[in-house]
Amino acid sequence: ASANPPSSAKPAENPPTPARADNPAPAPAPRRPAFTMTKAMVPMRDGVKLETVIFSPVDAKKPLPVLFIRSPYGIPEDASDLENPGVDALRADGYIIAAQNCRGRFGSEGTFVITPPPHDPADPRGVDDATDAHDSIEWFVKNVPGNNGRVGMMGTSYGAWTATMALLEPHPALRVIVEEASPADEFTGDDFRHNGAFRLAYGFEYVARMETSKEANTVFSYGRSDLYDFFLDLGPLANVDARHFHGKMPTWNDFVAHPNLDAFLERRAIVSHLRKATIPILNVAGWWDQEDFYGPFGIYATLEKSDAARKNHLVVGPWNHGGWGSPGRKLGPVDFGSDTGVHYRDKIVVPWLAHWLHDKPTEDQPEATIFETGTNRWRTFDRWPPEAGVTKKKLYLRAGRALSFEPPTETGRGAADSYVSDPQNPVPFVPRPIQPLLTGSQWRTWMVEDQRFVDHRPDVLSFSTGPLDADLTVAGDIVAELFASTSGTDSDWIVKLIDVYPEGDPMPPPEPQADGEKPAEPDADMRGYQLMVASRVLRGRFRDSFAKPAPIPPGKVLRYAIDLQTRAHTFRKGHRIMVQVQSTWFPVIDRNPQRYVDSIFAAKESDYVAATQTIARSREAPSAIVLPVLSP
Ligand code: PG9
Repeated sequence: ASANPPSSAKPAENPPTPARADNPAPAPAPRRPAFTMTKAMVPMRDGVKLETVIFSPVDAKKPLPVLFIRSPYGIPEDASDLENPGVDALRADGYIIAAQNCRGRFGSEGTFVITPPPHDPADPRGVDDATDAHDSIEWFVKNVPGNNGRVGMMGTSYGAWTATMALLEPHPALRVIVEEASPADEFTGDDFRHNGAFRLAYGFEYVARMETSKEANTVFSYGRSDLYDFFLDLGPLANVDARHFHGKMPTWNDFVAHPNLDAFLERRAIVSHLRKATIPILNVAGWWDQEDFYGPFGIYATLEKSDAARKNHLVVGPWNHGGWGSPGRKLGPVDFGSDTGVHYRDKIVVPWLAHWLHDKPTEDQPEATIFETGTNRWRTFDRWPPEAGVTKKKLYLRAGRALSFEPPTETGRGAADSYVSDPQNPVPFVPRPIQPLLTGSQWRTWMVEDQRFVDHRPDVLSFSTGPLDADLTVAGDIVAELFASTSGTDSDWIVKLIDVYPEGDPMPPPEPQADGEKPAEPDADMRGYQLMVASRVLRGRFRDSFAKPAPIPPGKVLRYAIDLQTRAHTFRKGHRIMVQVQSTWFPVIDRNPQRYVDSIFAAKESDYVAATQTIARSREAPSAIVLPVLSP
């Protein structure tokens, strides 16, 4: 189980450290339960009752605040489920922990809808996750013995979303929110779509997991050893219903009914409803979050527009989805030099909660606490993205697959590189065979995968600088400006910004071991490693508008601005900067047929056609990455 309290209470649908049957974790030494457990069916204003467990510390010496977690993934079954470093970190201060199943999940009454929109404000009897949080808090302060009248909401991902929703109708006892990777807008970023491009493997597997049974987190049985084969054999998206879902999955039906940004999807985005941080909120993000990276930045930026009272804060660490609950020293083979998850728990979140819920004096929480990767150090900023000391610099794609801060001098259409993108042979997003996402291990670290596995594929263009002669730090928002054409009438443009490690010295041989001694785990061989530090897809049909897609005129060079989101990373001296461009990323992103059809959910097999893609690098069409370079 993960180490932070919401995660411990079964929050994110994919625990960071799965127990593997072939490698079982050693059984923990039994210890006296630290909490007593009470179950309750907590009544909401419409009469629906929500299944809730309340854990009270056995050794409480004074009234304590309640930490409240709401999720659709199930609640802990007994107090031993709370035995983890995250809860341990909170024990000295003392909290009552309450965990609740959302409407329609497990023992909770009502109907489950994945991240439903807030109720119509004109309906005084309407209910939603904000009213459910409110009504539960009202019940806790009146009914939970030994509470001090203060409540904090905290959670990861879905649990972070429910915590953020509580801002829409905050109960006066709600004093603080910690949202760790809440989704903010499922069309633009987060789990289900990125810039309108559909996140096929995750969308499919998550819907099957959540909408097959009320009582379970269902594991979809692919019947194939490689998701690449499963989804390629599936063919057009319409076959999802024809073969598997049969129109019975409400969220899949919504995907199909809403291919473009519309009022329905806008209402689903929590950022359309948030106005002001009336309650202190800590927004927590991981640089390599494979699910909800967009969310915490979107929520932070939205609340920041009216945050004169400085209640809205940002924390970003070198984590995957849920990684703040792990030790956080490593992600895949990448070593950050210290236990960043422990730092987050001990130095950031525990003092923050103690301040708002226990009145403990603490140092002022900085506006933004950011782990700069590359140099591997925590830094603080008085705004994010930072402005002071930042210069936007263009790194141009150049002839000979080079990248340079000098703009191209060549003119004409010949100053370009081409590749053929074939939807029948898409570029995989991780090395095959691809495991199921939520029960396998690849998904958790795919964003730090060594990109050499696709470098030199004929349908992936790699451009690179030489070894840097000094450190180069980027801090803030990165945009790729591609000038590109296609022989098709629609195309995906995927851009990856990569830190290429130097070749360096060969790895030292392992130290000789004394008899019977376990050899130390060797450091990963990072020579030549291609670490993705930013990456994104833009579906070409949405280049001018997410609401009104349009075909691409074949052969016409157009400018595409691809938002690579935000970053704090130092490319170290001796490393190289690389940019890879490709048009498929499968099956994390569904295949663009490359022949324009009104809705890709209705595309036919014959619409999926190969296309020649051309990336210009001329004076008139200077493709580049715009980097926010921070002066040392
Ligand atoms: N990423 C998951 C999720 C949250 C909200 C909506 C859909 C999926 C999660 O980890 O909870």
